[in-house]
Amino acid sequence: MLTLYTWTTPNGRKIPIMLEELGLPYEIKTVNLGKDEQFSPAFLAISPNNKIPALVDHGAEGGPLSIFESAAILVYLADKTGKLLPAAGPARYKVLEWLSWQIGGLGPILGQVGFFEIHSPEKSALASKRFLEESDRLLGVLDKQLSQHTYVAGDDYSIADIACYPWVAVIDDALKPALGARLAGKPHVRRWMDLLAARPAVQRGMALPKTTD
Ligand SMILES: N[C@@H](CCC(=O)N[C@@H](CS)C(=O)NCC(=O)O)C(=O)O
Repeated sequence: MLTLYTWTTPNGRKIPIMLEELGLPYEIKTVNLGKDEQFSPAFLAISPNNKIPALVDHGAEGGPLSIFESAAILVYLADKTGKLLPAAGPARYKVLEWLSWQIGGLGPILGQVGFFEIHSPEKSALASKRFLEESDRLLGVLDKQLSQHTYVAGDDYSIADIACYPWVAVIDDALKPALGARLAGKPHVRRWMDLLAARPAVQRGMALPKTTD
């Protein structure tokens, strides 16, 4: 059995999409970030960086295994099942390359856009300029890649697509006022978004976790 600790954010939706794609049995435990539940001692024992997502595989070889950081979880699940990440060779490293690009670039920069454009009570012209321009540059890099390939890391659907999708989808939602116009100028990203949005597992994963708060 797998236990996923997550919340309704872009990083939080990657692993539900992956688990839905794989069809593995799992349970979700919500970690309500609005109530600071990520700082509870029980959650910190699993995720010492106080961030979701985190996964516990109770049936891992050698005993229960807990993992935090979404990329590590995606690679673990892909290796466990032999799906959505080639086992070896150049194609594996292309997937890891784009997965790293999302973790080190797209996610953190869009996160800063969310902070400065939506959440922060103070506005900063310099921060807005820096993070909006960098978001546009990153979307341009993705658009160029997707003009040459069906999926983010090449011609096969992979964990790189799963990592990127919830972040780009947020530009159609909460970040639309800030970045919608820039996304509109990226036709290959839009083609790829439509392709992913049509996948039932992506639809189910994007609707998780279910919350009452
Ligand atoms: N690099 C991490 C980022 C995770 C992350 O930033 N999670 C956010 C939600 S999207 C979080 O838990 N924030 C809570 C906090 O910072 O206290 C990953 O990919 O797992």
